[in-house]
Amino acid sequence: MFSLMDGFLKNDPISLQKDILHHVEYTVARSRFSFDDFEAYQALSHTIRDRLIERWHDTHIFFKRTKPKRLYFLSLEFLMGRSLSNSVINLGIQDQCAEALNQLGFEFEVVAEQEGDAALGNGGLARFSACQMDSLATLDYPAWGYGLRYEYGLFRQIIVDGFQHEQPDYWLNFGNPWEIARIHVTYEVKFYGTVEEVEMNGDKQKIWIPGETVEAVAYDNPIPGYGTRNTINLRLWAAKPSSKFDLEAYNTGDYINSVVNRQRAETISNVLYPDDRSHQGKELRLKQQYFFVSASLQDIMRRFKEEHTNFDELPEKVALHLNDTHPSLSIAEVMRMLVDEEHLNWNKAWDIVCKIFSFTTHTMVAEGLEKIPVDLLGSLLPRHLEILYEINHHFMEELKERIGLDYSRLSQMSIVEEGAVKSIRMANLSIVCSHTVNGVSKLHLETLKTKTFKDFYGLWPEKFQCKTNGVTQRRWIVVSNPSLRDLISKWLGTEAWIRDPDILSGLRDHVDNADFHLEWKMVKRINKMRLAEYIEAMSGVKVSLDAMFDVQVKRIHEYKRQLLNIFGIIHRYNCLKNMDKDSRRKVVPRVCIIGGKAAPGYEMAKKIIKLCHAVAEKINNDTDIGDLLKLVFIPDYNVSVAELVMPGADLSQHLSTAGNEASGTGNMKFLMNGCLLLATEDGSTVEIIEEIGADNLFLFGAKVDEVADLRENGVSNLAPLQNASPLKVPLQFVRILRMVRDGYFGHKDYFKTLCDSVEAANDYYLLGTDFMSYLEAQAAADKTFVNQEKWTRMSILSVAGSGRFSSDRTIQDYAESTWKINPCRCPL
Ligand code: 26Y
Repeated sequence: MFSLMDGFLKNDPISLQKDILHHVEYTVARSRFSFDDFEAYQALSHTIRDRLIERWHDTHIFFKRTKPKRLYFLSLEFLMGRSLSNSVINLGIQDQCAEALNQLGFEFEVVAEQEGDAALGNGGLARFSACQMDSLATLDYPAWGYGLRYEYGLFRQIIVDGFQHEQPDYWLNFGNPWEIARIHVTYEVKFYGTVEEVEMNGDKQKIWIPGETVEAVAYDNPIPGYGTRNTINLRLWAAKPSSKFDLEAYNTGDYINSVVNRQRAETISNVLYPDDRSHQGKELRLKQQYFFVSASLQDIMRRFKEEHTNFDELPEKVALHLNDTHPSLSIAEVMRMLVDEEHLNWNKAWDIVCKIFSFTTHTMVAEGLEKIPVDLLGSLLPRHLEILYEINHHFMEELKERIGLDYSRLSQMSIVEEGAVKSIRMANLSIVCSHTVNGVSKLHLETLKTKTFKDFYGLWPEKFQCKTNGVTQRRWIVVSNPSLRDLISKWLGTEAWIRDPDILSGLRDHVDNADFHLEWKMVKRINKMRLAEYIEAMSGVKVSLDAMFDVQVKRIHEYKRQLLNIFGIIHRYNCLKNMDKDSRRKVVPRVCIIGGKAAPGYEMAKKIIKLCHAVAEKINNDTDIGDLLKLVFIPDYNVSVAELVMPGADLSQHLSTAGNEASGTGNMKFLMNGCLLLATEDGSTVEIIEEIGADNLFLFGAKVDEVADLRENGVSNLAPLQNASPLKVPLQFVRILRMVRDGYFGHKDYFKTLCDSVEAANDYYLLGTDFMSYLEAQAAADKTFVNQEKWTRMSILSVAGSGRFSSDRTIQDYAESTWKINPCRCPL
């Protein structure tokens, strides 16, 4: 008889081939005798999906049997990118798949490129969530991710005449083989309505009479671990109209209007908000947050109640992690469930709630913290507003006992902000209720303790912890840089670093080996070739492989100082123009690559993109300069583009004014790919320095503890620049600003406010102050590049020191010290 224990699916090339052809014929509905690359992608994806489902089932049966404490990772954003390559690598069947495809006349790389990105997030926070899911699965933790299934992901950036335009990312157009629609897993989510007081068993009890009901439908995305059978779940919710609407329509006879209303329900999960700093008081955004929170918590509580009867056990069985404040309504929702629905008394419920939540903030400065206007909250979620007030009341009473009647501090720390617009401070709420508040780098935590949340730190020092970010080496080396993967494994004599990244330090043993150097440089050359081809295809610019590939890719923000980079490029151009032939011969040729999206409403960021194009046009068309300097803007930067860019970079720039970048994770990805960093001592770069030594990267700029003073007393008043002392504001900088202002790159009027942002705004981000130091770091990079042996040494030491920046380390730390969960490994 057929043994269920064996499972159905085999992973040898012939079995895979059979399954691929089966899916071509029956899933894609094309003839197995004739199908193209995209259809091959679809069929292979379904072949892999089948295997994921099998593992997913086995993992969940195992979890159900062993009943471990589970982690629920709540995040409104996940930037997953492509799934195919990552999945076959984590399943350990890459070679078999390649062979299966090959015999059918297809190439794995070409087929994998057919896949579009799942871009359900903005930037750092969202990609970090994705890396953490990969590590949670790999380290066998019993975890679930919860998020929203936006139908439109992050907008596609197209560039027309140097300007950014946004196009909708309807990513589900061609179907999504990586998700499983669970049409039977649905929950009702309620909005609006009123709160009434009723008598229950002699007690007065508040109940919420909601006004609108929407249905949440689960879509499951299996996340396979590497080197384990464990496959965990990322459950994303989609909004669907509730069947209740039908009833109403039937009763009132207003059929057409009811259909229109049904349609409106679906808009909740329609589109991802494209801002990663502020969006103030949008009802739809708040609806998204609560929709997500309510569905996730119903699901989590259902699972808990299946296995347990007593809510006292909740803290031993459930850890809820708030990925920034975006899911923080969960706090009020759990209170509502425990008090209103389960009839626990307030203190008991609060005691439980305070033991289950942990919180990570990804923001450095207080202005970036999320607030929700009370009016808006009260109309959408009237009962939750009451609960929030009550939480605050209890907190204020406790605080008065601890610190006395210090009204200024009381009002600073209050969850409710009394101001022109009365609001709920979501960060304060999260801190009050979480047992742990995490910063994403040492420097970030320090800022939280001494500035952003100083008063809270004084109250609860033990809550504040540092969990430095990390990235998964599976995606950022194994998937994206296969040549480097092979080289590392060859010289370490093992692939174990893919699960245990600290092993990478063994590369230090070979740092002076000439053969190793040769192979190392060859790998970089191969990756530069791939990148050069892409650049030519995207921008028409041909670049020389002998040039230094210098990259800055990330969201466009004033604090990230892409403008400093562009000013540096203009400076380089000016220098080249003034050089004689002899000196030019000694110049290291550069290809400057910039990429990133600007939030659609962020005018200054959009102007930076246009300036980049304007400068590129001037430089790239100057035949006098030729290959000595090129500037290209890579459009539509996303996870897949990053996978191509990072391996091909020689130098990468991380220029944030110190004290602004909470961590940064791009720096870690470049580090893992043997790319040298040119950076300020901000965010996690400080820890990269600890790990690889200051000699192995190019540092510049004001340090975090100098910034405040420089803003106050330094080069603050740049205007009028022409009169500024050359000692304080470098003349080169003044000249460059003039060139832009006077229209040397065209578009004089358009760039005026950009120049003003530096001059009139007292150079808030210290571009002028840091400029000379920046140029010095650039010169040091040039000088080192000429000495290829030294450069290669630094590059090897970067990778050797990158183990600490694996998200495996981050996750293990969270699991042990914050979530208190244990690995739960499904037997093979
Ligand atoms: C509330 C809404 C406007 C909002 C949406 C997205 C607010 C913030 C965000 C995203 C923030 C973000 O991506 N922060 C970045 O998180 C990374 C991961 O921790 C850090 O490496 C990075 O320094 C930080 O800017």
